[in-house]
Amino acid sequence: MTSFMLAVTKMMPNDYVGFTFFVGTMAMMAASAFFFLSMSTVEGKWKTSLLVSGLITFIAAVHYYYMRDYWAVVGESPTFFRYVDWTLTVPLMCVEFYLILKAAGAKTSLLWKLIWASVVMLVTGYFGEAVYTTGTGPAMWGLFSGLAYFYIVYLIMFGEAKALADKSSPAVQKAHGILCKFVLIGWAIYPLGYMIGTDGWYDFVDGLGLNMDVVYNIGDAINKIGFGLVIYSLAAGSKDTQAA
Ligand SMILES: *C/C=C(C)/C=C/C=C(C)/C=C/C1=C(C)CCCC1(C)C
Repeated sequence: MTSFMLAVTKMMPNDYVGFTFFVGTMAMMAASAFFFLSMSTVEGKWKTSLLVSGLITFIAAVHYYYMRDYWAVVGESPTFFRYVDWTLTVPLMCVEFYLILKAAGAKTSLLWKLIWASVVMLVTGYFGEAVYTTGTGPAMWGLFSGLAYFYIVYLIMFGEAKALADKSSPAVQKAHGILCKFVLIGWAIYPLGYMIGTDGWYDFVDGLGLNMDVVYNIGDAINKIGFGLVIYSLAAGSKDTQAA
């Protein structure tokens, strides 16, 4: 007799976390196929941007595949995989800003500032969520993480990146503006999930009755796929204007 491992576990109808992990995996996979296959239809200068969009959703798809499994089998929040995913994908989102602003003269020093700030934001967030989880730990590390987050918002909306966007074509300016809104509003979903999932003075948010992983999963779907679609419409649109 050979023993075998169950490849899939039963999904309870009220398992919203498991459901969003499952749907998240499929959505990220579909988005990756879309971005990769669209590469051949856009102008050469946009191919790298679309490749990065596809890599972001593809890396997320693989992590979601594991996170879905982890949740189903272990029954706990897959914090480690979550943060590995973010540490790979958020810097790639910084690369997207750099790529669209490159024509206006973006330097790699701007890219590194964005990448370092995002790594600080995520490592401090991980400390608060997984390492220093008692007392004032989560609130303190969450605050450090929030400061790094606001530094990113500052760079793209008021600082160096904004100055470059102002010098760019109307199409790039528009895309930059929408990506900024994703960071300002879409990324703000994550601190909400964090406040739900950790203990601190902000525990009143628990009254919303939301689950941390559901909030994170919704945030990822909006931000990763949304970011990619903004890049896609910039890339696809530039072809139209050329044809016209
Ligand atoms: C695809 C994944 C993305 C865009 C993840 C973004 C994550 C954040 C913007 C997380 C931010 C956090 C804070 C600003 C404070 C609390 C801790 C974090 C890490 C949840």
